[in-house]
Amino acid sequence: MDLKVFGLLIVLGYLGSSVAYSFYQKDCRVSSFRVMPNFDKYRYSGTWYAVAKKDPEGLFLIDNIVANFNVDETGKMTATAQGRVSILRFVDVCAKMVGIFQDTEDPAKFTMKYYGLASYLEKGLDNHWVVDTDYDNYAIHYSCREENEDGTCNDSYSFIFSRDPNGLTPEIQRIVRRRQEALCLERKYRVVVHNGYCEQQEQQE
Ligand code: RTL
Repeated sequence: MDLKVFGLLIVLGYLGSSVAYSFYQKDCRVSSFRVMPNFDKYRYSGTWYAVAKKDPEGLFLIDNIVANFNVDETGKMTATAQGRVSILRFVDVCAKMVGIFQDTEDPAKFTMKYYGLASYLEKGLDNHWVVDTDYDNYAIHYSCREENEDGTCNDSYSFIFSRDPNGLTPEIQRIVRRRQEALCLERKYRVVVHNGYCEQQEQQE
C-alpha cells in the first residue's frame, strides 16, 4: 500500500475514534446531573425507608435508616432520620438526627443543615438533591460534599428510599439502576438492612 494512503488511514482512524469517544463518554460533572422536574415537597413528605446507600468518606449512618420528611405551614421542609451509627470503635447507637432544609432556585435541590439530638453526633451542612421520585414508591437522593477541579464529585453520598421497608419492585429497581449510572455511581451502593435495631434500642437523645 502507498505510504501516503496508509498514513491517511491511520489519521482517519485516530480522528474517528476520538470523535466517537467524546460522543459516547458519560458526563460525570455534578452540574450536569439531572434532578426531579417540578419537585413537589408536599407529596414527598412522610416516611421513607433507605433500602440502599452509597457512603461518603468518614463516619456515616450504617443501617436501619428511616427518614421522615415534613413541610410546615410556611413551606419549610424539615426531616428527622434515625439509623445505627458507630460512635466509638466498639460502640453502636441508634442516632436520631434532624435536618433543616433551605430552598434553592431549583425545587429539587436543597441545602440541609443537620445535627444529632445527642451532642456527640455529627453535625454539618450538605447539599440534598432529589434526583427522581414517584412519591408513592421510590426516591433517589444525591449529595455531593466535595467537587474535583473538573467538576466531577470527589465525596458523595446517596440514598435509595422506599415507602415500603421490604424493598422495591423489579421494575422500579430497573429505573433506580439507570439513575445510579447517570450519577456515575453504578455498583457503589450497598443494601441497607432493617432488622429492628432502632426499635429495640433505647433511642439516643
Ligand atoms: C438524611 C435524610 C434527611 C434527614 C437527615 C439525613 C442525613 C443524616 C446524616 C447523618 C449522619 C450521622 C452521623 C453520625 C455519627 O456521629 C439525608 C438521611 C438528617 C448525614 C455520621
